[in-house]
Amino acid sequence: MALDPPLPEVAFIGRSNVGKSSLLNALVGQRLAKTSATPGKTRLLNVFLTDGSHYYLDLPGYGYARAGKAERRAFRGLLTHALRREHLAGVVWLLDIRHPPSVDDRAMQDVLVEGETHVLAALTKGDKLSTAQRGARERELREELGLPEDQVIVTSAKTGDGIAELKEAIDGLVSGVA
Ligand SMILES: Nc1nc2c(ncn2[C@@H]2O[C@H](COP(=O)(O)OP(=O)(O)OP(=O)(O)O)[C@@H](O)[C@H]2O)c(=O)[nH]1
Ligand SMILES: [Mg+2]
Repeated sequence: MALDPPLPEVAFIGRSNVGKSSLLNALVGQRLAKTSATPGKTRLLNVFLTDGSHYYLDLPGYGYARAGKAERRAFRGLLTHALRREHLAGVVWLLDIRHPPSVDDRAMQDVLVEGETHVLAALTKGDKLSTAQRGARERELREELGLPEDQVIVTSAKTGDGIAELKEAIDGLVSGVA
């Protein structure tokens, strides 16, 4: 499916319930993407045209334990398709700041490295930790993932923390600077 007009695309990926749709909404300042406290909310590939310069792709999460086999296959298909899209500028890869990367996160990382995909890691739900804990977890995750400082951003869709910084990084990705 080619989008018209053809513009750079940024896909939001991460395990189910990590906060993809919420972060997308925080970035655009509108409740466009459907969110839910129950994992498995996003079941389609949803496309949002942001400020006229790029598209955001909202995807189902991986590692959704309660999805059936066929559905898991369909979700995986959507993700694989998204990562191969001609106009994909890169991905925002979401990880819950409170948890170590899961087996699925690790597998995702392998796919991203192999595909030489441009990655911005958004550590989500930063509001759930104290300032000191946040800083400590950010450092830990950065080391665990082996990502440089400018590619890891602590965010909160709830308080808006890190949203401006992430937006700037996405602008860099989209304009091919990053
Ligand atoms: N406290 C807090 N809660 C958040 C934040 N971001 C998301 N949530 C909550 O986490 C839950 C899941 O959010 P979604 O944005 O629907 O997550 P998703 O990754 O799109 O989930 P799927 O579409 O099921 O893969 C919801 O209850 C959100 O309100 C955040 O920054 N802080
Ligand atoms: Mg979602």
